[in-house]
Amino acid sequence: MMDHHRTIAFAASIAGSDSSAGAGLQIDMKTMTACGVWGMTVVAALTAQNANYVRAIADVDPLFVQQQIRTLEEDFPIGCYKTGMLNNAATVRAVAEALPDGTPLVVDPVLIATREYRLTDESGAEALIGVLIPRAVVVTPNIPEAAMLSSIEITDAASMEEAAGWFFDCGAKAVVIKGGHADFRKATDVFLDRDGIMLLEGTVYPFADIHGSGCCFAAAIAAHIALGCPVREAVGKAKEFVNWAIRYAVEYAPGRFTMNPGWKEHETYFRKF
Ligand code: PXL
Repeated sequence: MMDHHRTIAFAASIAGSDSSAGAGLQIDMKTMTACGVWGMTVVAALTAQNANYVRAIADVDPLFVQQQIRTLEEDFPIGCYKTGMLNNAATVRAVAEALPDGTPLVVDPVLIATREYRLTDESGAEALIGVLIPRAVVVTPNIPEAAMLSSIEITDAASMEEAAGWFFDCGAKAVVIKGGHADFRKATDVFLDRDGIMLLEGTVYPFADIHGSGCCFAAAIAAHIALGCPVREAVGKAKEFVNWAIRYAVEYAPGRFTMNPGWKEHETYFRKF
């Protein structure tokens, strides 16, 4: 019998469901698939949302979140985990407890949706700092999240780098603070690990906001780690992937753009003309 475990790399996202499939578990899966990895999904929260608003959130029983992780672990050699929306402290702690030691973890500390809807409550944010960020191989806050978690006001490149240092001191092996929300050095991400700072420059595209960009970035990092890339290389490749997924963003409702992890197919398609 063929050993199916040897045919493809596995990565698992532990995050919230976005019914519009522009962010959350759905975009994570699309991203992992596009990166050549078998994406798996541990449903940790549910959202009812469309292209314009988040209508409601429902919790998932933390014990059931653990059961999903443990059941996957019994059967698959998961190469990397990624966390996204974990809406409260009980869920964060349950995830930290169930995650296997030694498997790399990418933590995307999702706190607030692009559309200003609170996705993780205050106790959840504290728990992220206490039990999940310290075991991350890389943590990927955007500027508002980095400012909320670190209590450092981020107003320029220097304070952004200072906040990166705060995450490193929390115990994360590496941190990327995403520059998409910056009004200085825009779209330049600050990466920091024990070897120092690396700046990741991105293209600034004329979209007001892009739904799912943070999820897509963290999922692409997780996919590349599952494929065996060292963290710095995985982050660089993910940045490039995300740039293209924004370049080919889907306007899924008038004026509402979401990531397009399927940009490779679209690129081929456009080249025909
Ligand atoms: O982009 C952050 C995010 C993460 N997870 C879920 C979301 C969103 C944004 O809307 O809905 C489930």
